[in-house]
Amino acid sequence: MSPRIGDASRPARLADPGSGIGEDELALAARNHGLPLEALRYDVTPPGLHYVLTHYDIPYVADDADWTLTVRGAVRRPLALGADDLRTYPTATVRVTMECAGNGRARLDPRPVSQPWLLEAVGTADWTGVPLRILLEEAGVEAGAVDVVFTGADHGAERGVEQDYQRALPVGVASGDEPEVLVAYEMNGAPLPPQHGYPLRLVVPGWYGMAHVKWLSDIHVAPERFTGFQQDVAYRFRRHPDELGEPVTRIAPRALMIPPGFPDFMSRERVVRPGPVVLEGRAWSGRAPITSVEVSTDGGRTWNGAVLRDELPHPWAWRAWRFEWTAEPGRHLLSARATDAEGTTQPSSQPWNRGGFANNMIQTVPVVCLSPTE
Ligand SMILES: Nc1nc2c(c(=O)[nH]1)N[C@H]1C(S)=C(S)[C@@H](COP(=O)(O)O)O[C@H]1N2
Ligand SMILES: [Mo]
Repeated sequence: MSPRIGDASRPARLADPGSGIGEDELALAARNHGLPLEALRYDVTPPGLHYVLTHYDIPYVADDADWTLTVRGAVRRPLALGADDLRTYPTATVRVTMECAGNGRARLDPRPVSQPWLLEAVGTADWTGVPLRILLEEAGVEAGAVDVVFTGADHGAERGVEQDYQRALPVGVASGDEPEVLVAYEMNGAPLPPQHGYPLRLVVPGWYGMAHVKWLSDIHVAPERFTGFQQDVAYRFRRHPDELGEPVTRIAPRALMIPPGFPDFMSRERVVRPGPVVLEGRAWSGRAPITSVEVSTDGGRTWNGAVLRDELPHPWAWRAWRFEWTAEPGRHLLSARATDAEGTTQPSSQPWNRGGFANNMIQTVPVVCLSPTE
């Protein structure tokens, strides 16, 4: 029998009830790191602290002079652009909070076996590049185009399907200017780091991470709907393996807290001293602006409004919030929940689907407050 690289006929695995994280999940967790939550303090995440998720290997690209981005398919004038060519176009810089669709997956029950994020798969960066709409205008998209397919240079296999990483956007989203979809070559004013897509990546403000194709090498305008693995097999809200499910698109609202006080090394439990404690964090939604953040210090029984920092001119980035708490000795459960302008509030129970996508259940932070003498 010839060797095989997996079994495409099998649905993605769910962990046995009650089982711990497996070695396969550990291998992914050791490659793909999260944002240490204390780094929620930065408006713009320093690149080494931004979360990373890569399905296959990080391609080795020594010099962007060797890179070509092609724009082809249902266009009147196909393009082949080098890195220097791209720099001759008008540029835009957009501050974007990006979150992996699988954030929160590790605590689901049953747990979908994949990258086991707790809550840290998020980061915010200033991305600079060429608005995609300008490249599509120059190429001249033909009438009847449906999807724009983006191909990364990374190659691998997933459940028996050998593939380049590919995702599509509907042509209206790809050529829109609100939000401005970017072909980005800079992160926070410097060339993209290798793990974030050097030399080029797509940035789709408001959408979960899977849409932001890294190591972008080809843009293909298609007259029909794209049905590739990452579009129709992965990143679908499915409760049963045999349904197509709705696609995962925009980021659901979420608030996270900067861990207060100091941690216990192994349990990560937070320790504070009695008296005033400022609780702070960030909140975001890829669907509509954040309108309120509420904090509970009693395990979700009562909620009080947090103060949102003034809206900065960055509609696609997270917003800072703060809340003054007076800690009393004992154990406490702290939470924050965000609501956006569509009226969506985070749930207190876990939305479950087979991929563990868009789980925006309210975070709970156990805190022990010491006695005044301790
Ligand atoms: N080419 C390519 N692009 C990719 C991926 C990938 O594996 N290959 N992973 C996607 C996923 S699932 C996420 S969450 C984001 C993560 O981007 P970051 O590593 O820059 O934070 O990249 C997306 N773009
Ligand atoms: Mo992701």
